[in-house]
Amino acid sequence: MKKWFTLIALSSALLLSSMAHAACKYEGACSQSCTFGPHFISLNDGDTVTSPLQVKMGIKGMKVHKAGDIIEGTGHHHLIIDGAYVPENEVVAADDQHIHFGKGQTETTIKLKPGKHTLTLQFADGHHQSYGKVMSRTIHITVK
Ligand SMILES: [Cu+2]
Repeated sequence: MKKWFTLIALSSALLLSSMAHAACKYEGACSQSCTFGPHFISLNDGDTVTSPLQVKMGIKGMKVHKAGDIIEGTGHHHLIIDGAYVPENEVVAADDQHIHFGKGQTETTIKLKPGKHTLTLQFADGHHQSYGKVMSRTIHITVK
């Protein structure tokens, strides 16, 4: 009897993971694990790239909207170069390291010096207040 339960539990786990995988394939644009939050399109953790580098930004579970008003379920992208995600409700700084896409842009081109870098996407609300770690994504890249 116990064997059957194990078998059922195992097969439903397999079914769930294959469903998640199918959802991932369906998304197409998602080059990283398919979870809630922002992701880099056509750029993966560990990639070696050349500068200038084109960065395309995607978002799951929320919609892109230009900065200004606070509209539930929306926000805009921020690209943080060699920094970390911004804790929830903190305003994302605006400097050379923190680039805002307040017009709702989803792609940009950046110049990076050769070597190792981290790129962090941080999604934040219309007042640039961070949605926190769950709405961020960090990858490590090497620039030739
Ligand atoms: Cu912003």
